[in-house]
Amino acid sequence: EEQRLAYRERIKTLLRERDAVLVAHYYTDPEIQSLAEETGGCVSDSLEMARFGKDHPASTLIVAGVKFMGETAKILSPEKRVFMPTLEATCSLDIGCPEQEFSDFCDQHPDRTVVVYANTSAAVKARADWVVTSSIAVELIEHLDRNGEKILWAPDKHLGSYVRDKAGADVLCWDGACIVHEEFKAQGVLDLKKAYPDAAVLVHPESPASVVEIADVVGSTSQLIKAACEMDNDAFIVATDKGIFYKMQQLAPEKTFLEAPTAGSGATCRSCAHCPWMAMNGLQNMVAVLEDDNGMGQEIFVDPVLAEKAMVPLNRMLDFGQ
Ligand code: CIZ
Ligand code: SF4
Repeated sequence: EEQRLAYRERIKTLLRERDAVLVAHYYTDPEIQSLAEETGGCVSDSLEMARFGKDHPASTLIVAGVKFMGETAKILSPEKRVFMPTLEATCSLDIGCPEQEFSDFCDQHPDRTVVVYANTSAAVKARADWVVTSSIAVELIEHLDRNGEKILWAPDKHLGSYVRDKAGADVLCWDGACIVHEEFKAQGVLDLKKAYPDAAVLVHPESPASVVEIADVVGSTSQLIKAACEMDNDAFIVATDKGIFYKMQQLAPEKTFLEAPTAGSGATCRSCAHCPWMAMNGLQNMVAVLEDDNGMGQEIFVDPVLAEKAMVPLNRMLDFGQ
């Protein structure tokens, strides 16, 4: 405990000394989220993280999240230095969509507008017409569909089929998934609802269709937090990373938040409602990165040619999301 407080104080001092601001995702540990709040940084979803990092006057960004978030920050703010507590923090969606295979897939479907989720590498974004996050995915696909466009969507197949059904659009999907959301089980949610009949079910659309079907609200992290605040229910069953409970409990302390059940604990559950890569962001590696001028090698660099290409669909995302 003493060590923890010492780390927090050290990070606060170093952020000031290095003209740095902490940008954290809702899925990081409460420790990291509260530190971002206390130091004038931000805690949010990937869309708002991108916006905040771009608009903030600090010369250095410390991005606590996963690698694509650091890359997005660097692409949108090439003049800033961007560090992460560890560059090892990646994402199964990013890993499951390698640049070359994706590019070949696009080449096979030249008639389709390429829309990629923010959870992708800079190289994949550079090949895209649009980047989206889950908070604007349905609206964007509806918009493109109204223009008569056919869509190639990557990489999350669950989010892809959700937006296809919602928008009634022609969407061809890449076969990727999030290892955290993929584990939620509809039967487990229904069983838990028997014990809490008044609970509302909040589901992130990276979850399987069977779980999305029984949701009261389907939405991005910020949309689920908003629902938790605004709905009258006393209890909520939440199918997304449990890091989100920090913000939900902070904004609605009188309500009860329950983790949606996953496949099981132990051997069969790889992630148990907490992203193993988000969990790599800790106080200790943050201190190490801030103490060393070279950030212990945890600085984000993006190939400038790729960055210039990727900036186009990223800026479209920010403009569309206004
Ligand atoms: O699952 C993720 O990584 C999410 C929800 C990212 C984001 O904030 O859009
Ligand atoms: Fe990727 Fe899933 Fe982790 Fe989000 S929660 S970073 S989508 S693996």
